[in-house]
Amino acid sequence: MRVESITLHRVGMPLVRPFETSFGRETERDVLLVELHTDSGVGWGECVAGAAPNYSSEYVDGCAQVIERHLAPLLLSATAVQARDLTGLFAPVVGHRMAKAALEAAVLDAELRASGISMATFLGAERTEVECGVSVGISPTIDELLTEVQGYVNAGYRRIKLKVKPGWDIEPVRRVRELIGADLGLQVDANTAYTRDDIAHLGQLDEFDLLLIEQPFDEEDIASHVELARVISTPVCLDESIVSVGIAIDAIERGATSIINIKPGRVGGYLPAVAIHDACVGRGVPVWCGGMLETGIGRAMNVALAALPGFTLPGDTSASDRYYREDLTEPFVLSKGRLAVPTGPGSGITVRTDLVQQLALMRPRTLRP
Ligand code: SMG
Ligand code: MG
Repeated sequence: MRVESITLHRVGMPLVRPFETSFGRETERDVLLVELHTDSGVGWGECVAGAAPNYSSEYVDGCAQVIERHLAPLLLSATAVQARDLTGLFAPVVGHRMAKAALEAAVLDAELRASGISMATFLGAERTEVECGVSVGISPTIDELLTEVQGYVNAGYRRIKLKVKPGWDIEPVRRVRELIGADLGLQVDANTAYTRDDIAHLGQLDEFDLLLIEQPFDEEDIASHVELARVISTPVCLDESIVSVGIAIDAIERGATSIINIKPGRVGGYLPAVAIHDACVGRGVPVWCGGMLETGIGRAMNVALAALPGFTLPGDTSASDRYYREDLTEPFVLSKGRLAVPTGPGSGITVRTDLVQQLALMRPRTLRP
């Protein structure tokens, strides 16, 4: 396949409600989309970077620039390219995994559409639907949190994830556990908001029978996660720290993590995500699919990934209406707590280019050889 042009779109997607984490509050998702034209058809990819570099060092402007100046020229000069060649092709560019992953997604989509194969089949999916959890942001009050959680329970979500930070942890978790009862899965995500000094404090979470505690400490601080995992019974799960298969294996072997959150954007694409899945399966480590408030474009591919056999915990793969009033694709609708895995070629969805245009934050930029 030869890539003829790469168009970068930037879209402002209003969220149905603000999403607050330990590092910030979002009311609109600023999304970078990649539209690839090749000699065998079109492909779309979504970049998971946020508007500000607060979840990771990558952010939308940076991704757009590294694609435009460094990655697109490599892709546009390749005479024949497949998704599996991209790790090598992009090797001269250090890091910038979210930018690379957006291009990888678009190449995969184009390649699979052209050959009539679904993303799910290509990645090795074994299920036709996936169990879904929902990630619940920090609320102004516990009462508002409980109302929001009740809404998700009523909608059928299979597990609840609460965002926590110092000052918003033990009490909200206690009240949510009381509300939802002992049987529904509950977990927490701190997005690096704690330090090693908080280990004893975090131990208080053990009484709530959580599925896991996600990324309490800095992404580069594997040692503190090892320390925590030694003293609490709640499983420790890494998100931000896991950027490659090598780091995943190292963190598992050191005892820093016994469950892994896999986000394709964070690890450089769907193929690296599958490699991490395989490494985890080989070591008996369960994985689940994380989320980055994706539109239907990224969600379709995440749902395909979440259908692989090692994804044994519900993911942050929620329905379109948890995020957006109108999605950029046909909506993903929850049914009995599950989303159906798309079956069409490539990601299987149809991009609503009218809406991409209508919500555009900038004029699309088309890059050619
Ligand atoms: O896509 O439902 C979603 C969001 C899931 O909590 C979520 N993501 O650290 O796991 C995480 C966060 C990162 C995104 S914050 C904008
Ligand atoms: Mg997380």
